[in-house]
Amino acid sequence: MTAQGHAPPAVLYSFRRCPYAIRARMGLHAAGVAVQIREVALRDKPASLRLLSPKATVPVLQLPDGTVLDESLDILLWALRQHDPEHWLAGVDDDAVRRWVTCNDTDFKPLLDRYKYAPRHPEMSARQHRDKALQAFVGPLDDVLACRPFLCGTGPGWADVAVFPFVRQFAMVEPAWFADEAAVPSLRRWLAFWLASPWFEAVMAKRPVWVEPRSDAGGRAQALV
Ligand SMILES: N[C@@H](CCC(=O)N[C@@H](CS)C(=O)NCC(=O)O)C(=O)O
Repeated sequence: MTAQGHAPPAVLYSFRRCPYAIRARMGLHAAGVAVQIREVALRDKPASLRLLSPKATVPVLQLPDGTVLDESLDILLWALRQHDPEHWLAGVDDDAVRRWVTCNDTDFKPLLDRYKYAPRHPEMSARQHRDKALQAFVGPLDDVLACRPFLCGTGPGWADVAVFPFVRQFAMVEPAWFADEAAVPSLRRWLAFWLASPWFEAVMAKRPVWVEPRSDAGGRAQALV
């Protein structure tokens, strides 16, 4: 508790452009969870982040009671379970919807990274990397979105939020190709919705890298000895 009797807000270690962190921030924002965001430099992560979560990926959420959530999906779902004014949790137990998110994280993400950094993966051309991602995930996603406006059904939902930041990155690799009317039209419509949404805008504000007070990491490290 602070001197005023308020519980300190949750703390989120984040990286602005990270799709996992965008996913988490959108959930926290939609749920109205008060959170202090600590922008991290991935090459120079704060010691307090490593102490909270030795795997040291972002996002990491530390709740006022000390609970630590260090998986973006857990943060998104935790936030919406606190408060879900947009009803994004509808369909949360739908296996098909969950499979899209799992496929995003396990299959699409590595293909996306190869497409993004194609020169580092010269075994295939950039176009071949793109085709693989299209075949494995992006194309089927476009097909589904041709049948319904959102992954969870007729309204925006948690799975859209979970997947959209990754599709955003895919679209950014070759914007002219992605903007082509013939390519993935339903996905383009869906992506445009999320890019223009107030939730996305609200979580993309730029903030300076958080500088760890000298006592923060040291103090907690000592407490653990
Ligand atoms: N499964 C994790 C993955 C998070 C992740 O890989 N985040 C990246 C940034 S986009 C990261 O922190 N990488 C570690 C690094 O770059 O050192 C989650 O869903 O939160």
